[in-house]
Amino acid sequence: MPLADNELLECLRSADHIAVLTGPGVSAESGIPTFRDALSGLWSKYDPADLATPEAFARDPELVARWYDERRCMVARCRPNSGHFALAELQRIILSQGKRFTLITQNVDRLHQAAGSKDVIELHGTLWLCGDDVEERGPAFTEFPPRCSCGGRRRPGVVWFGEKLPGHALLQAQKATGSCQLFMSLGTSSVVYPAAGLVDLAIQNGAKLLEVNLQETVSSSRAHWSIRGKTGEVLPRLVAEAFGKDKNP
Ligand code: BV8
Repeated sequence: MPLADNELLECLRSADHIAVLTGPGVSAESGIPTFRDALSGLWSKYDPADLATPEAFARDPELVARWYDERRCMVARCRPNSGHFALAELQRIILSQGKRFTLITQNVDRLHQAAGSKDVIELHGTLWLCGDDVEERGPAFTEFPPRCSCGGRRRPGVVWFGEKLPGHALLQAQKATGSCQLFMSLGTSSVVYPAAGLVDLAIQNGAKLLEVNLQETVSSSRAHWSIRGKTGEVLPRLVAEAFGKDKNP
C-alpha cells in the first residue's frame, strides 16, 4: 500500500525548491524527548518554557545550567534516526537535479548535520554552542554554570523564550519559505513563533503544505497532505516512493 498519493509524489519530483521545517518529533526516535515532554523525572516539576528563558538563567543559573548539561550529555549519546537520514538523502537527490532544498530546524541537537544534511538553518541555536565558543559535543560541565574564558557565565547557545531568533537564520528561512513550491512541516506542533509563522508564509506564497506528525496540529487543516505517522518511518518511504532506484537519474 503506497504511502503517498500520486499528486504528492509528483510534487516531490517536480518542485524546483523544497523547504522543510523540522521540530522535536523528528529527533524523538533518536531517544530525545520532544520539547513538551522534555521534562521527566527530576525535571517533571518544571515547565520547559519557564526554564528555557533568560529570566530563569538570571534567577537560578545553576539549575538552568544543570538542565542543559543533562540534555547535552543525553543528546551526545544519541544518533540520527532514519528520518534524519531520509532528509539528508532527499537533499542529495534534489541538489543533484540542480534544484533547491532548504532544511530549517527548530531542534538544537545537530542530528541533521550528523546524518549528513548540509547548510542546515538552526532557528533556535544549538546545545553545542556555549556563548561564542563552539564545542562539538563537549564533555559534561564540571561547574554550574561553566565559566567562559573571560570569566563570565557561559550560557547554552540556544534561543530562549523571549529572545530574538538569529536574524540571518530567520531571514534565510523566510526567503526559502517564500520561494518554495513544497513546504514540509515535520514533527512539530506548530505553536512556537516565529518558526510556526513559516507555515503561514508558505501558504501565503502558494506552496503546497505536507505535514507529517503523530497527531493533528493547528496546521493540519491547512495541509494539502497531512500524514499521521512517525517521521522515522514515513520519510524513508516517501523518498523511496518518489525517487526509488529506478527514478533517480
Ligand atoms: C521571540 C531552544 C520576540 C531552547 C526553543 C506569537 C504568538 C504567540 C507567542 C509568541 C509569538 N511570538 C513570540 C511568542 C513567544 C514565544 C512563543 O512562541 N511561545 C509559544 C510557546 C506560544 N516565542 C519566543 O519567545 C521566540 N522569541 O519571538 O522573541 C522578540 C522580538 C524582539 C526582541 C526580543 C524578543 C523564541 C522561541 C524559541 C524558544 N526556544 N528552543 C531549548 O531547546 O531549551 S523552542 C522549543 O520549541 C524547541 O526549539 C522546539 O524545537 C520548539 C518547537 O517545539 P514544538 O514542536 O512546539 O515541540 P512539541 O514537543 O510541542 O512538539 C513535538 C511534535 O512532534 C508534536 O506535535 C508531536 O506530535 C510530534 N511528534 C513526536 N514524535 C514524533 C512526532 N511527529 C512525527 N514523528 C514522531 N516520531
